[in-house]
Amino acid sequence: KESRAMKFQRQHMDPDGPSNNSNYCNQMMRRRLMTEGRCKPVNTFVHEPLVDVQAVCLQGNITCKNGQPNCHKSSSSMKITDCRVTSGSKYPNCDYRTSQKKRHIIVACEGNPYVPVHFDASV
Ligand code: 5FA
Repeated sequence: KESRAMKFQRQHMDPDGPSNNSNYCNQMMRRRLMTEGRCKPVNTFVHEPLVDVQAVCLQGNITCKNGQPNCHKSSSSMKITDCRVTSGSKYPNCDYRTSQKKRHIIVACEGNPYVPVHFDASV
């Protein structure tokens, strides 16, 4: 079974991206299996080395949106792409808007080793 850490990598890591095109989210949301059963409404991909994203678990500790205490905010801003499903999108034809940004990321971390398991926000 896929671990939560591996699921985070599948859903949120694209260190070598992005290919600079407006179809990025349409292609990646599908390739990373987030359009199976439903169109996942919002998802962020991070374009930084995995080690740098894993290191966020050692950076500023903050409360998560769900009230749990295990979120961490990156000390540096990171290259990200936000994917948001369009209002006209109809499953199984998932259609996304692609927006590239540089933001501080907030991830939830768990386990030993203490690694990212959930993407909470970018600020
Ligand atoms: N989740 C939320 N806060 C968490 C925390 N502090 N520590 C660990 N996990 C936390 O997200 C709900 C999901 O986020 C749940 O699985 C919860 O365990 C975790 P959502 O934004 O309500 O739904 P979603 O559709 O965006 O997320 P899923 O794909 O269902 O959940 P994932 O956690 O696998 O993916 P995510 O990284 O996008 O949240």
